[in-house]
Amino acid sequence: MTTTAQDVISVKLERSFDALDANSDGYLDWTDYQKLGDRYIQAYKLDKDDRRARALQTFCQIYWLELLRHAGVDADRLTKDQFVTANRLAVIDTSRLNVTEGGGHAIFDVIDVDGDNEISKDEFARFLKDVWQSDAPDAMESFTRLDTDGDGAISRQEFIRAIREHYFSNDPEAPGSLFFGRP
Ligand SMILES: [Ca+2]
Ligand SMILES: [Ca+2]
Ligand SMILES: [Ca+2]
Repeated sequence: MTTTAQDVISVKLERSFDALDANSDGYLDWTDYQKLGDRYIQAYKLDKDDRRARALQTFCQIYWLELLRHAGVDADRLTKDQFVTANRLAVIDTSRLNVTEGGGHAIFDVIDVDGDNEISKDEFARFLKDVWQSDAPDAMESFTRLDTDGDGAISRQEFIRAIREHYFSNDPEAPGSLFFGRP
C-alpha cells in the first residue's frame, strides 16, 4: 500500500492524540488541552495573570472549542478518529481561529524568554528540558532542523513554518509536533 500525503498527516495527528491522552482512555477532553497549556505555564513559572500565560490558555480554549465544532459532537470529548478529522478541518478553517499562526505565536512568545524575537540554542535546550524533561543529546538535532537558514537561532518565521508543516506536510518527521504534545 502506498502512503498518501493524507495518511502521513493523519499518522502525525494520531501520535499527537496518544501523547495528549494523559489517562490513555481513548478520549481527549478539555482537561488534556488545559494540561498542554499548563505544561508551558508551569515549566516557565509564569504567573497566571501573565499576558503570555493568558494568551496560551485562551488559544487552548478556542482550539478545543474549534475541534468540538468541527467534530460535530455534542459531547465534551473526542475519540481518536474524531480528533484527526476535526484537526484536519480546524487548521483549514481560519474563520474563528488560525491554529497554526495563533498557536505558533503564543508558544513562541513563551519560549523566547528574553523577547529578542528569536529562539536561541539555550532557550531551545531549556524548552526541551523544562517542558518535556528531555536532555537527550539527539533532541538538539531538532534545533538544527528548525533553524532552516542555519544562522544559529530559530526565527519566528522558521518556527511558524515548522508548525504549518506539522499540519500540512507529508514529512513524517516535521518537527512542529514537538510543540503540540510530543517531545
Ligand atoms: Ca483521556
Ligand atoms: Ca530569544
Ligand atoms: Ca534561523
